[in-house]
Amino acid sequence: MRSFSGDLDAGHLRIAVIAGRFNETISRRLVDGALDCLRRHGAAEDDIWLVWVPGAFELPMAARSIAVSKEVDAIVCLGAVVRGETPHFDYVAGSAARGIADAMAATGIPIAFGVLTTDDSAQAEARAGGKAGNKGFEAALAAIEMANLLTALPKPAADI
Ligand code: INI
Repeated sequence: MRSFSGDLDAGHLRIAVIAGRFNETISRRLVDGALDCLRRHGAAEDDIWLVWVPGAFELPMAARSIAVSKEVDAIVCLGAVVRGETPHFDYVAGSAARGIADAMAATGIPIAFGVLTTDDSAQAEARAGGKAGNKGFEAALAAIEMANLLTALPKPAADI
């Protein structure tokens, strides 16, 4: 059996963190968690990008734009969509999730989904450095692992 996995060494990786400014208090905590994760795993300061967009709805466009540049090895998308605050929760959350997945599939650059989708602010706070951990940190960890996994996996055949 051949086994493949990505390690958690970010020493050589260039990673973009994109955050939605909507629900900014939460987003900033997610950003802090993601940056903490990247630094702890050895990412160089010059290899970390931090990009702000208005809200979660705009994350896919920024992610795709950065991904097609091939200037980074992975992207971390962060944001907070809180059901209680909007009747269009499902549109914003659904568009963010689908758009990020589409951008990842279209570009081949790993894009971690660190967008909280919660019923209320308390649930979001719990997941942004509260008692449920920091999903920004977890998303950054996933981005590191996937970037390194892609390096370990066989390269695409020339005719595909
Ligand atoms: N954006 C969020 O990131 N979270 C939300 O909870 C939210 N709400 O509640 O509406 C939200 N809306 C803004 C949206 O992401 C876009 O920025 C806006 O619609 C402009 O395109």
